Amino acid sequence: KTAATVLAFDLGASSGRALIGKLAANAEGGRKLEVTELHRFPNYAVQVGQHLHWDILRLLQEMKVAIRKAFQQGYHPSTFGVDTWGVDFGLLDSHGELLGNPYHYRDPQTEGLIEEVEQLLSREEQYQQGGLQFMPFNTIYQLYAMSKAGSPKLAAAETLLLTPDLLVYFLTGKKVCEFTMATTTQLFHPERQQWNEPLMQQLGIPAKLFLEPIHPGSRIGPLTSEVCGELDVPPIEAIAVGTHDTESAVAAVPAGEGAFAYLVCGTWSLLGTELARPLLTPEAMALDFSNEGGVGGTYQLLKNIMGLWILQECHREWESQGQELSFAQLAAEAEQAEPFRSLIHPDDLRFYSPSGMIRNVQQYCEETGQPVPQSRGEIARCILESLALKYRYALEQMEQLTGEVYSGLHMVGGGIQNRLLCRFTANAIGRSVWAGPVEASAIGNMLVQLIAQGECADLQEARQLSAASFEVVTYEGPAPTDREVWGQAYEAYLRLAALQV
Ligand code: LFR
Repeated sequence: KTAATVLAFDLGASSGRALIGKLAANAEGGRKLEVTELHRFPNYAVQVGQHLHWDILRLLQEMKVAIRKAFQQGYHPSTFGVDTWGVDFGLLDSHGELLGNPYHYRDPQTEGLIEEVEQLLSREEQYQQGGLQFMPFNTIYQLYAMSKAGSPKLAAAETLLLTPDLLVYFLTGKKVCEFTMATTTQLFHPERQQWNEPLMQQLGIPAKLFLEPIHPGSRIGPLTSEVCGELDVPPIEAIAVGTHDTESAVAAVPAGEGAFAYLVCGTWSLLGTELARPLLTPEAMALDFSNEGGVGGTYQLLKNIMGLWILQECHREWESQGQELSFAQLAAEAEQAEPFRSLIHPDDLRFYSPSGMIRNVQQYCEETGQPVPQSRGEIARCILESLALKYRYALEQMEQLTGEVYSGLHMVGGGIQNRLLCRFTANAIGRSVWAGPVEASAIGNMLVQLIAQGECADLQEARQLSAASFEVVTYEGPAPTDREVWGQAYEAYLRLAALQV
């Protein structure tokens, strides 16, 4: 029997990549997963008039390039899986054709809709029925915006496919709805485990758009003959993975048995823990935690934090001013800058939209009576320290909700390449950080394919494989002097957070 080989597509808000995973023997006679990157491409929002869109067909094209590359380079994956960011979707007409370009979740159309929907159904009831943090981009608000605007696309739509399902449909012709993505819509009832049709009705969202969810590990079907012909490849089969990137990343966290805390670190930061069931208590709602469906029937209690997006946007601005700047260079400048000069509250809504991020950070500091960061290093340091402090805040809130005490924090995802952020985080939380793997979403995507192929028994065995295959870097908690200064900084952060409405 040849070694199992799988292909994973992992599309994030700022880049997409395709990776090959191969099961191989390790030195001790056990197994390890060997991962090779095949293809990487940028992803960004495209502004058209008032709207922000994804360039979905270009993403499809890049995926095709990757499939061709895989076979050209001599790999023979038998299956593939697709994971992407959450909440977004495409609408299909009755001929199965895509209606328009999918909206980007940062499209301003959902502004003010959290408050409007609250007038129709109380926050408490919504939380019971949707289990999610009230984020302006949740699918529910996007569809409500379209319904309110009398969108002809919505009127013509026959089927809604969430982004990973849409891309799989383009490649296989099969329409499915994968469970983990379904739970990012706020329209899926976590206790009843079914679509919330009464709520859809109330908001003018047609219930017929939604397919019955299938679980990670389900088989979907082979590439269409058109795709195979175009790329000159055999009909490899799509597997429904944890198609929400966050859930794929969590599946790859190299944790052993027992409760653990994690931070999935990319454009967004998702700090959470794995539970057997959703936690829909008033406390969880008050602290604004989400319950998202995960791989293996789990629920993830997690908090969505603005994340490295703020720094990515500043970086984009500096580059557009013609300054050549790698993220490593930026981190080095941040390291040189004075500590704790000024802090921001990363989840202030002014940091949400793609407009003038440097100015937004500076204005925040000015309005809160702090020194205004000027240099790139000062700005980056302000953002990174603030994120680390926010992580402590969220971790302690989570402990309040679960009654657990976590001995440290697993950090995974592209953001952990920023070693300064990992170190700051260990200092801020006052405990160890275990950083790795970097490509957690792609790896989790592969692990679910391996479960589907019978190569791994379950999620626990998959995590053991992850632990045996990838490097994890430990950042020890702070030295006593650091503990003290970070403690003081945290007090300052709490005073800022208290200013927040
Ligand atoms: C992370 C992520 C988050 C989701 C956000 C928007 O990539 O998927 O989990 O809340 O993107 O979709």
